Parts: sequence; structure tokens; C-alpha cells
Amino acid sequence: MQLTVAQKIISEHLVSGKIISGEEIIISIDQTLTQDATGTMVYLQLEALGVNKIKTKKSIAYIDHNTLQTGSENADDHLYIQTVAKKYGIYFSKPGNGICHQVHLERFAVPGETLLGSDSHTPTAGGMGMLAIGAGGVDVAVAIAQGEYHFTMSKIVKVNLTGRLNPWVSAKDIILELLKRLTVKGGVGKIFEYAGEGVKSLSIPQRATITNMGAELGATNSIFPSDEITFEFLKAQKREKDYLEIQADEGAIYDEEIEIDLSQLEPLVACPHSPDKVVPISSIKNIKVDQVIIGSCTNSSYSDLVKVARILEDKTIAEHVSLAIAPGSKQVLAMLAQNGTLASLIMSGARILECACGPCIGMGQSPPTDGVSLRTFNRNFKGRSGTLSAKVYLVSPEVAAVSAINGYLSDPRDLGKPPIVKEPESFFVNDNLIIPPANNPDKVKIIKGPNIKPFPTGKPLSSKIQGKVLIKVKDNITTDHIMPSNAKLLPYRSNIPYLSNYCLTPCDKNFPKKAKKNKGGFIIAGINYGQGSSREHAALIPLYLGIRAVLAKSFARIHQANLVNNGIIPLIFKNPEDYDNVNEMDELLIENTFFQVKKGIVKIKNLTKGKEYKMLLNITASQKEIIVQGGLLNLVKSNMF
Ligand code: MIC
Ligand code: SF4
Repeated sequence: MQLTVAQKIISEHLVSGKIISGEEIIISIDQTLTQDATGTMVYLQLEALGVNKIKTKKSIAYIDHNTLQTGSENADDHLYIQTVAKKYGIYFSKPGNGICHQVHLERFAVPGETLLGSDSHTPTAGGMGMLAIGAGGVDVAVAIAQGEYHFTMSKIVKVNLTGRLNPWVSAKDIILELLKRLTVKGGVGKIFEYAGEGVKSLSIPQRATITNMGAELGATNSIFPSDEITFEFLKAQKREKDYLEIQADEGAIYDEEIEIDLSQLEPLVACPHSPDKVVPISSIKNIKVDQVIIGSCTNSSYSDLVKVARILEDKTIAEHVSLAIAPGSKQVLAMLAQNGTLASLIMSGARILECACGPCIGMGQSPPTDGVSLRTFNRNFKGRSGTLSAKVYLVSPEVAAVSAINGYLSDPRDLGKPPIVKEPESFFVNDNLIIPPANNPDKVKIIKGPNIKPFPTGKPLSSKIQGKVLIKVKDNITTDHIMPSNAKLLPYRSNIPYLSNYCLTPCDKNFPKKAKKNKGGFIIAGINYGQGSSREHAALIPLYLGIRAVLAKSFARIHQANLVNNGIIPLIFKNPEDYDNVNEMDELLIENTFFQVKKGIVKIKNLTKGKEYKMLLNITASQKEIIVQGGLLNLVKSNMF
């Protein structure tokens, strides 16, 4: 049978199930990655599982999100992760080594292998032909412990790339084009597999920009074939032994097909406040810009920054612009420093930031009130920058650099010939900030500072659930709404009781109070509830506040899994009009829960309105079992998983 790239990797790793879209499958996981903002929970959960040997080939714990260390909280988290990693057989990438996805691509991603990461942009490694999936923390903890991951097989979409990019048009514009066509919910339940002649003209960092932002489509993952370009990249990283060619078979069957003619694309911009509000730059240029930031796991590679340096060379940024650049990794920064490129960036007026997520997750560099910020990042949700009134536009590094000089959103094509930047034949390799696991794990003491508090676990399903509707929200609510993450809150990722005071506050500042007063209840939501990050806190904290079910028109993939894994029932309105008939403070009742959950159709009585709603529980049989047990950890601990 002719197979696609994704099907080949899945069949090599299939533990059980059929590779048919909609079927529950189990695959073996070769590698895992965590970052510090989700990592503390993953390792607390791993400890709770009581295993003493990890089952993956390689697991890596990165520190990249929360590196400001404005108080002891961050450093305590780092120390906990460093010591727990050393004990459990996990590699530890120290703060300063770079953003997890960039470092992973450079040093660890292997074509043909599987990767599960507690970060939604884990599919970045798909640029190298790796089946890389983002998931919630407990799924990653279980993958580390058991070497397996359960998920619903997605549809496979072939993205056929023809033609070549025109000068000044970049990989960012390819993925922005897809976002324009498909929107932030267009990829839910889908794997995007890139194919066609156009693939050959894209370098590995360019492919990784595209697979990275597949997360913004809501996709399960995105993947490129592994070819001679992959080989050259691995060779330049002194990792040619990791190379494996993987191409889709001629005649392989895809569920859907999309065609993009690269030669027809122009520079694009995602306008505030969603990555899918995409317009051609020609339609909005000349907006005055206050701030430009270049970096994040999407566009912070060596070649991206060399391109930027060539544009900025011998120029000075506009008087009213603040330009910040965060290189993706120590490798990138060291190479820029070694060959003098860094000097061009500094001389132009750029402020060089640490190799970390930084401003992408609101850790500093918040724009001024009502400010316009151009960023090469992947998300521009309202308030994510730390300034609620700011307008954040997502652009390519080329657009960012040219606009920083001009002081307004500029079309780089007006500049004439673009700089031609090739991938280096050899990268500077020095893994001295990657700490290997201990040879004598028994001697390693795990250090838990006072900020590391116990996490809540779900209770087994009860036969009846009754409570009030605590909040009713609209479509496309992000995990940034459910559990905001800014410079003030990120240090408390290991402290659920503290964070619970901020749950859903961007939608209703009284939500935490209401939830506590009513001892929990229900959340009502529109389409694509929980889009965005993989942060499990968006489920753990509602669990802590007593939420037992969310009633929505539809859910984002990772968030739905996180709800289930924490024993919260994700229910979908069978008749979407019922959403309009339920109001805040209505009293709802679910009876006969065991029977209804098993059946997958749940009737909810609205006691206030005297109405009944039919809800769908579109989850797999094992997920239903997780709900019955009150969460994945309970199920795994009972040895039933
Ligand atoms: C993000 O980009 O939103 C994050 C911060 O990287 C999250 C993870 C987190 O919230 O810790 C993600 O993308 O999963
Ligand atoms: Fe970090 Fe931003 Fe990438 Fe998330 S999207 S991993 S915060 S750089």
C-alpha cells in the first residue's frame, strides 16, 4: 500500500489501532520535550506515577519560557526541573541554551522518529520529517513513563507546494496564507503534510517556520518529507548519522488536498488580535510602528537573523522604534557573534535579548499603551504582549527589519534586491549547556522550593452532577483567556492555588470568586474553545475551582484532551442553537452520568429554564474511562491504562 510520510512514521510506531481517521490509536514515543512553564507539572505528575525508569529513547527538559527571575520562583522551578531531570534520566537544557523548539531542531530532532512535547509548537520538528505532536503535561508525563501516546488518528491534508517564492517573500508568508484560507480552527483533527516541487526550495529552518505555525491552524501536527536538504542540515549540525530519507509514496492517498503556488504569494501580515486575520502587506502598509521584535520559536534561526542583519547593516532604526532581537539559541547567538553579524544588529540600535521566549509570552518588552508592535512570532492574541490596548501584527523577519528602519509597516519589495542568505555548511556545535542525566540517580536529591505546591487531582465520576453556569463565553476563546500567562503570573506555574485567582479573568474578572462561592459549576463556550497553547493549567485550574464540565460548540484538540485528562467532561451542543438558550447562573443537572458518558450522548437539564439539552461527548473509549476515573493519573495509577 502506498503511504504518506505521516502514515509511514505512524505505522512504524503503531502499538495498537488502525490508521484510519477518527480511530483511536496508540503510538510509541521516541522522544519527549518539556519547557519550564509546563515542565514542573509534567515532572510532579511523573513523580506521582511512581516510575523509576523512563521509557523513551531520549527526553529533554528545556528552560526557556520564564528566565527573567524577578523573584526566587523561576529559579526554584529551574532547580526542581534540573534535579528531577538528572534523577529520572532526562537531558536538561539550561537557561541560555535557547528556545526548546529551535534547540530541538538543531540538536535532537530525528527524521522518522516520534516526539511528544508539552508545548503546542512541538510540531516545529516536523520540518525535519519527525512526527512531532504537542500535548498536555500529563500526556507527556505518561509518555515518559510508558513510552506511548493515545490519540485519535487525524485526517491527512496534502499541501502541494508548486513554484518558488519571489524575492522578499518568505516561509512565514506560506503559513500565513494557509491561516488566511483555513482560519485558526481549520486544522483541528488534521495533519498537514507538505509535498510537491516547492518543498525542494525550502531550507530546514523555513520548513520549521511553517510546521511551527501549523499549531495556529489547530492542527495535530505538520510534517515535511526528509530529503537531501534534511541531510545537508543534519550534516552541518554534525548529526548526519541521524538522517533517514522519508518520502511519500507515489499514489499515496490523502484525505484532502490544498495547492499553494509559491510564486503567487506576497508578503502577508496577521493583524490584531488573531493569527488568521491575514491581509497582504500592500493593503495596510504605512501604519506607524512603535516596536519591532524579532525572535520566538517561529523565526529566530541563524539564517533569519543573518537576513535581518544584512537589511539593518549600516542603518539606524527609526527614532520612535524600539527594536528587540531574541536569537533562538546559543548556537545562533554564538555564530552571529563569531562572524561579526551581531555587530550589525547592535550598531543599528537593536536591543539584544536572551535566547528565550521572552516577549512572545509577555515576559518583558510590553508595548506602550495603544502601541503598534510588529513581531515575527506566531500568536498575537489580545493582551498576550502584556499591554491590553496594544496592537500586535505578525510578520516575516524581512518585513520586521525593513519596518524598523522606516518606522512604519513597510513592504520590503520597495527596497530592490533582497539579501541572499544560504544555510551554513557547518554550524558551530557546542552542547555544553545540555546536562546529561546522572550515572548514579539514587544519589541525586530532588530540590523543591516553596513555590512548588501540590497539584489538584480529579475525583472519580459521581452519578449526578449539579451546579450553576458560572460563565458564558464566545467563540475562539484561547488558553491565554482561560489561564493568562504574563510576566506577573508565569512565575506561579507551580502554584495552582495562586493562579486560580486569575482564571478566565480576561472574560470576567469575578469568575474565580463566583466559582469559589458556588463550589464549582459549568462553563459555557462557543466554537474552538481552548485554542492556542498546550498549557494544562487551563484545565488544572478549572478543576481546582470545581468545574466538572464545559459545554461548548466545539473544542481545540489539546485543550479537549487536557480537560479529559483532568476529569472535566468536554460536552458539545448537538444543536448549536441551545447555546443561545442557556444563561449565566442557570442551574444545570446531569443524571445517570455513568450510562450517559459511556453512550457518548449526555442530556443536561436546565432546572432554571425547564429545558433539556442534548450534548455530544466526542471522545474515545479510553478517554471515557479516564472521565470515569477522574483523570488520567488516577487511571494510570490503577494500572488500567
Ligand atoms: C505559548 O506559546 O502559548 C506557550 C507559552 O509556549 C504555551 C505553553 C505554555 O503555556 O506553557 C504553548 O504554546 O503550549
Ligand atoms: Fe516560546 Fe513563544 Fe514559542 Fe511559545 S510560541 S514556545 S512562548 S517562543
